[in-house]
Amino acid sequence: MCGIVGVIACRNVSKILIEGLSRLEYRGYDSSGIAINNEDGVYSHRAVGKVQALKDKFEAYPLDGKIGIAHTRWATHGKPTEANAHPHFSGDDLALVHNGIIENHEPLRRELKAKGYEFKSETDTEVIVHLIHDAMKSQPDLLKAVQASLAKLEGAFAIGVVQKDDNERFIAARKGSPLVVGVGIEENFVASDQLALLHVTDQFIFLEEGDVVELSRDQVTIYDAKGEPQERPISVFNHNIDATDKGEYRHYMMKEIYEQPKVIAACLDGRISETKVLTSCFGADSGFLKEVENIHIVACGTSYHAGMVAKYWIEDLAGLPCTVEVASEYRYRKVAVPKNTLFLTLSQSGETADTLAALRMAKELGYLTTLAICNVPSSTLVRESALTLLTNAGAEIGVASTKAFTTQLTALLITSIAIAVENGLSAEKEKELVQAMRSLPAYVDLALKEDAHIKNVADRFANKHNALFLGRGTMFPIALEGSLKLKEISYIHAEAYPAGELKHGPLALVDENMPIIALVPHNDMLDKLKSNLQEVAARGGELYVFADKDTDLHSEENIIFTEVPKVDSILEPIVHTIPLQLLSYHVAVVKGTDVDQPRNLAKSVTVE
Ligand code: HGA
Repeated sequence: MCGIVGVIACRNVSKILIEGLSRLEYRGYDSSGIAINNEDGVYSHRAVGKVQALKDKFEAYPLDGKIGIAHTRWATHGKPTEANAHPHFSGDDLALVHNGIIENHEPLRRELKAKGYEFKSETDTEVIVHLIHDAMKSQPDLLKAVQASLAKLEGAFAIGVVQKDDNERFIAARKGSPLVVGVGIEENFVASDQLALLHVTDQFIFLEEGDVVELSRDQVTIYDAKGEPQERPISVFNHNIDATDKGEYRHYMMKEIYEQPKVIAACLDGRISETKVLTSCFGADSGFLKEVENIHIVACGTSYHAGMVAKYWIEDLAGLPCTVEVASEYRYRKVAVPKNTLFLTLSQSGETADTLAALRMAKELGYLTTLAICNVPSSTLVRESALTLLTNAGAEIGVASTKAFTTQLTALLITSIAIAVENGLSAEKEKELVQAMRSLPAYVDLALKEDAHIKNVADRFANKHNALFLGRGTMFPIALEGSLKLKEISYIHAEAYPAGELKHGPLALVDENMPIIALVPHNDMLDKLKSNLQEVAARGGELYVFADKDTDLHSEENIIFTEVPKVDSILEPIVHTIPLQLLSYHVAVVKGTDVDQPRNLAKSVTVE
């Protein structure tokens, strides 16, 4: 959340900054701003709304200069107004952009006010820039003043700061929020995500917690949290996955939905043979598979739903106890860790603040090992976990997660089978499951063929104000995920229940205005779920049923049937996800909401 870009170059940097912000807009889009440092001083434009509003200002009033910082905001402290948009200034001397939250901003604000500083915004960020300004009174060097000031901050930050009259460098730093350095030829950059800089470089340095960087045109000097200079390796970005282009699609979300057969295949590639899961996919340390006796899965949002599915798989296939918990709860309680427990995190970005904090806590608790299932190889979560299984989904830009979820499920299925093999799963059963997995991309492709039908269903659905999703077994987390998707992008209030819970409360809500979305598995739960549907139909509820045609369900009065391909029951949660993504997408399009950038949300939740 919130995106930062900073550039020092021998050319005008404003276009580089604006292109960087457009590429980072998925992280926040309620306001944006730029500060350009040139020989005359530090000049800035800020605008409420999307980056386009800032571009319009730039076109009307261009700013030129060879050093600049820029920001796209997802507000945490203070409304999305122009006054609260970054960069924030201390006088006309310093300008600063910030991603994160300063938890002790109130006492710092009081201290700074007592010293005569005047605050122009409601943000927590503004204390940082005045703090640095104040430090410069005793320590005029910007780098040293930044280092001294950061030591006083509690919370999370990635910052970029420029100083009037210093046309040779700018300073950046990170602790708790992501920041990467981009290395160019006679120009250097920082950004919250490498995607923001792919138009100017493919060489990156990943900063560590507490790092402070001084960037000049021909040098990047990194200091660690103790102030010691450090050499950090440069990695080269693989350009095959520059996904900042929507291609033929109207929205990133639709592009990403349609990429699923391809990226699920990429997730399976090299991880399964004809008959087996290849445990080498966990790296040289796959020995944990033999020792593990318990699994704790910790994640947030959509990733949490993927973890919930894995609990069914692990307990069913491996017979090992598995718990799943949201990271924001896990990190603030005392956790009992049984012997030989695997700590497994899930995050698309690998920068999710709560999940990272949970991982750091878990590392102190005596787990057997830590495994991250993540989409971004260079992320903090990957770097800080002992083991990684990458989902290989490619960059996901749409705020509502789609391909990241189904590839997480694919990676979790690989992991569940690998653990099960060490816990009595027969070679024959492993082969059966692996062969089912090999057909998964083709079945996902088949599920996408219902797109036109689902579009029609969405037309009927779009005037609803509420929706109730029902599932049983692995379909329950899929019902949760379906309801989350609908809420996120269409703003329809949606709930999900295990179908057996209907009579314990939610049935009271059912009438002709409450659509029920039923995910029907083709397994021994089928008849039970059919009975639950009868209970709904008897009360006049309108049923939207997603099932394969051998379930003997079909459209009739008050039942709208959508066919889902018939697959091995282990694959059902993945294949049933597809029509729900399409339903949410089409409902949002009919309602005219902003599909890729829904209100109040942003991707990569880097704040608590
Ligand atoms: N706290 C700052 C920055 C917000 C942020 O990083 N969001 O992800 C603000 O509210 O402006």
